[in-house]
Amino acid sequence: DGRPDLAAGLTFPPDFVFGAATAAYQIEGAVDADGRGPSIWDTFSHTPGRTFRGDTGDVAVEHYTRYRDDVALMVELGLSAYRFSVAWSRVLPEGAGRVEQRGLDFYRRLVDELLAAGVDPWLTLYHWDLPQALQEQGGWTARDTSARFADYAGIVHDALGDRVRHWSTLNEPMVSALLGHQSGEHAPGVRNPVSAARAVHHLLLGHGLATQVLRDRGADHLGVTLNFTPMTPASDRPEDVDAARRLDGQQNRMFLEPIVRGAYPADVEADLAAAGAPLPVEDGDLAVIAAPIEWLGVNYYFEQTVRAGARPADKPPTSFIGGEDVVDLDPTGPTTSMGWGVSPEAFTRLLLWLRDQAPDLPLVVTENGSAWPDEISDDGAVHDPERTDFLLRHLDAMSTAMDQGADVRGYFAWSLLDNFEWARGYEQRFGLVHVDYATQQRILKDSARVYADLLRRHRQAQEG
Ligand code: GBH
Repeated sequence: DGRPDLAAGLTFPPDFVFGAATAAYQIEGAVDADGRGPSIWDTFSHTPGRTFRGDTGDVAVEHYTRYRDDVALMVELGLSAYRFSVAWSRVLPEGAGRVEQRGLDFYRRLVDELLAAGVDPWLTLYHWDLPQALQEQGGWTARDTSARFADYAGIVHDALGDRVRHWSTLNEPMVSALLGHQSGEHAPGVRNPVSAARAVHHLLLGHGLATQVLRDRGADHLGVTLNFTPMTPASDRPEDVDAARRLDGQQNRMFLEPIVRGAYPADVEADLAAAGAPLPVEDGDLAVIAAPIEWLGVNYYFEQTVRAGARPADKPPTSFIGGEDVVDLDPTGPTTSMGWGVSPEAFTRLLLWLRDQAPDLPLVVTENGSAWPDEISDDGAVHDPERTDFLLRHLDAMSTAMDQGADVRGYFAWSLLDNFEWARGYEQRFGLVHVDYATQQRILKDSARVYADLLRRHRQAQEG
């Protein structure tokens, strides 16, 4: 097949960053260690019926105790950077107030291990694991949570600001807000459009307030990660075009535009108001949300084609406010084990769209990857041609966009390791490194070896 050729033909600018990403609740385990408080994901995963087979992050891949081994894997892969998240409830078990030094110490040890290994730490403050104590005070539906998030950002920066250069506030506020409060498929499992719209705004406000706090402490490589799902109407029929506009509005533009332009898209504001779920904007909020940042994190997995119409009974509830009359079409062509389509072309288009939307903002692909059913073969290896093919085709698609002026500075594969895939539990494997959950043994998949080869060539070109 053409994969070796594709890999060999891929070259990137000398200072281009290659890494892999994870998130605290998906890998750490040790949920009771060192005074950690519960988060909404502990509560949610322990509620019967919420996750696949009742899986939880209680043990996950034991990264909390195995982090040294995992940094060694990063070195084996030749990563120049590692994107991880801090668990808010390890640092502030009640979400606010009392600081748990042992929680901060874990991240200090991790960061020191990374720095000693020559791997640049990219820290995300919030990857969906709100302290349960704050949920009980309204969570992201409460305006006060934005201020608590900024306090937490300052505490983490005081502990790690001398050694971590790249800071990201939020991972995918769209998912926290809408999957958490509209479809309810994620924690806290709420299904209420008014709550969802409030969560949208308070997450973005939290991003802005935290950005100010970090800036005041001297941080100068600040970013935020958004997920993007390119939306295409199923036909030229006006109803379908409008369905795609509405979903694109809530999935993509509602998060990007306040951050880069300081305003919500007018059509989205109107859609939400019409659904009885207005954004709770107060004077001055949008200027806070639009605080300057140095880079935009882009998570890309797949594209969607949508049409207007009643949702078939077998489709899960929509995660879009007022989206009950919109249907996402099943992907054509091969799908990953998540049921997601594969579209590197849409990745190129997305990066070019972002080039046009925010011409002066450097982009960093903070997540991209795919899940497939792994098998350990007789030779003890994990041959994952689909994941390898996905990786190389998306790197190629990114490179195509860069040739056309998209200012992409880095790429982080999702994920370093197989891990707790949220509501889908351990069934879905996104790792470059396979984890045998019975023994916690790590095995590099073929995709990891191909990525390592590419990174080795990239480093040699840098040095040569
Ligand atoms: C990322 O989320 C997460 O950051 C990461 O933790 C996770 O493990 C990884 O992806 C793999 O899932 O019509 O509302 O379903 C990606 C979440 C899920 C966001 C699909 C966009 C489609 C829109 N994406 N979603 S919806």
